[in-house]
Amino acid sequence: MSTFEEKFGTTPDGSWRAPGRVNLIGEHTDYNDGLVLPIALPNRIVVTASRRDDGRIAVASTGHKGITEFAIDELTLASVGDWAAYPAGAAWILRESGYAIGGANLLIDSDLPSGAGLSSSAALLCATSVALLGLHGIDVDPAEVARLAQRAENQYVGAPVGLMDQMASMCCTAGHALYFDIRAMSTDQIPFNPAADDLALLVVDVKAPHRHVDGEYAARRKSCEQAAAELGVPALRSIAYDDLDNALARLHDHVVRRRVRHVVTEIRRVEDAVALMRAGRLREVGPLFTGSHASLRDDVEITVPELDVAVDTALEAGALGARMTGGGFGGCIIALVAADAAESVLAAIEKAFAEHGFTAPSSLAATPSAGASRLS
Ligand code: GAF
Repeated sequence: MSTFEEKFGTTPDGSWRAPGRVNLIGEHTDYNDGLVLPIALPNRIVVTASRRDDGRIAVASTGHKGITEFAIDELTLASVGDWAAYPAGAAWILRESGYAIGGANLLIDSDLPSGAGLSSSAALLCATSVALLGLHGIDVDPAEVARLAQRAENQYVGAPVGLMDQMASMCCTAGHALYFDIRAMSTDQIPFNPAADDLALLVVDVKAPHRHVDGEYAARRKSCEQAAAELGVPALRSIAYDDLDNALARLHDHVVRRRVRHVVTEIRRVEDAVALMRAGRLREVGPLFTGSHASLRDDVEITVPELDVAVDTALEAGALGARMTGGGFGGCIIALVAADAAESVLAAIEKAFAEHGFTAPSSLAATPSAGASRLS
């Protein structure tokens, strides 16, 4: 008997997947109307589902005991807590937005490490959304599903995240990075195949414990919004790179000034990285990664010793560039390396971690993969 039948006593009607992501460059820019460049990972969340006709949703996970059950019509903000708040939030926003989803049994399975900064929250929201919509025969544009998933995370779960992770999970395509302009809501698929240039992208989970992540993320966002208000612009995207010094001179708080400098220079780094990739000069993107890391460390102040040691060690071991990726305070680094140096760079990071007494890191395959889809 399958796990689904054991949990729910019935057979599934289908299953849907949504992947996690790593962002190549463009960090803490999405909530400033900026630019981002994520790839989707092969690691994903799968939701296997069957329809119910009683208007209730039952959620189980292969990783947790028990079943959480609620009536869709009775869902109110914060009525479901813990990890089940994510599938509940997805159902809540779909109903709030007028989509006629009905009852469902949902079994969640994941090979995406949670807490590793690979966007397992967005993947769970997106996978649940596409499962609920698909189960009830409702066709919704992927970018709209991403926006709904973001609203669920903002309003139901209470995390003030931007739109990058949901868009990566919904809109990435295999073999490409997703160049996403948040202000324009436009996307472009940028071919990304490091192996073609004898390169490799390492993704290393530094296994650092997350520390005060939610409050720190919200504080970064608030500083940026405060700066935009002081400068009289709708979002920091409006500050042109060539006008940065002028904008900085108008801000009095030195912390806010540093946050602004990061956002404006990081948006420029994304533009430069995309131009280099389009010109077939991926190797030269390395220094932009390293510049991004320095900016996140010094101006945004969201790195931790494990991230800095991993990046510094990768560079000392010959990486062309390296940076933390994701929200910060733990998670993963990425490093662009010559393909034949991948193993020695990884070995150097492992050795450095042992010497520092850090938990041993682990690495993932960074194959650029497709966004959410129906599996069966
Ligand atoms: C987290 C958030 F969810 C994203 O929206 C983004 O802001 C990212 O941190 C930083 O770039 O993953």
